[in-house]
Amino acid sequence: MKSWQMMLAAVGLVLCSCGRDTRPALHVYNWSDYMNPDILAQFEKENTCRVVLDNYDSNEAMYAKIKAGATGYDLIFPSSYMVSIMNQQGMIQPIDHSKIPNIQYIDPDFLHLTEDPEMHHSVPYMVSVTGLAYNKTRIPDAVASWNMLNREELAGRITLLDDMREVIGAALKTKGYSLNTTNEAELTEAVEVIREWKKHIAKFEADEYQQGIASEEFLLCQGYNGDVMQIMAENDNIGFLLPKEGASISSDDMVIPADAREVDLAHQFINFIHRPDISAANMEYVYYYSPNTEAVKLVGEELRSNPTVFLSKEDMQRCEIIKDLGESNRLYARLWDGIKSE
Ligand code: N2P
Repeated sequence: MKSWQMMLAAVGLVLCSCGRDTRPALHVYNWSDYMNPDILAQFEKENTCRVVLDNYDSNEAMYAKIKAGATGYDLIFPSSYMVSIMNQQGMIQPIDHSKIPNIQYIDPDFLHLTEDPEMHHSVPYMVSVTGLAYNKTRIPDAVASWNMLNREELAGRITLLDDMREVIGAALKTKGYSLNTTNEAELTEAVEVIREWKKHIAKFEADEYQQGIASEEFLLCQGYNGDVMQIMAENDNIGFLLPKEGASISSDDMVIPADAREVDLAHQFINFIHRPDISAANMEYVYYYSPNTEAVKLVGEELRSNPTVFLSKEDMQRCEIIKDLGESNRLYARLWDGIKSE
């Protein structure tokens, strides 16, 4: 064999080992459109491993899948209220801070948004807020209000997220209540609001609304700021509104399931995600805010001055964090089932 042939054969042996990829695999279960694929490739290269990514579109869908027995994930990204639920049910394991030196960059001012401010079993990933995506030319008189969801002329061209806390939360805000209320009278009023909205919507949808608003199939969609910003970056005709009545804000956090196989690699991944250059590259791609004090200094001026990603103080004050409601979680689930099945 010539030397170049020998080299090729050696590389082939390492990579394939009789057709099998023997690199360790990190199984990541994250929200759709929530991670820059380039950084995944970089992690694979730097750590000689594979990252296998699976997606979900709501906390409840993810939770139901894991509860139903889905195993094999090494890292999941629930919102903070869901971290709390999963922790109480023994579904996740403690985080070993000694393996994550980059944890030092997590902005302490943001930790109060989470239900695990000491990062005992979760590390913040990104922050999202929920508002309305709209078509600027088709709705020239748009206003930043959830009441837009009642507009007759938009009937059939509206979507709401397929997410109980987001939809019930928006209806509660419309009525001036906390989106964490457990008061049954307030919740009954919220259900009435949703019944009205339901007359105008095409569907409850949390995955394809980005495509739908870009193609003008939908004109008004309840959606997450970064998801909408990803469309706005390519389409001037789409806008994002943060309703004046108030909106939800979520800290989506990284957790390691109790039965994870690649626990060390999962810690390495969390550390990698919070390396300032990686965190900045991730933000630039997904248009969500990562509470990493060094990364926010590295992002480009265009992103830093984007008010949909870097919210103003006033906008922040209009947002309320979704909390774990303990026993009352069941009440929300019951109301949601009723709304969906009517
Ligand atoms: C990503 C949506 C993540 C935000 N597509 C959920 N809080």
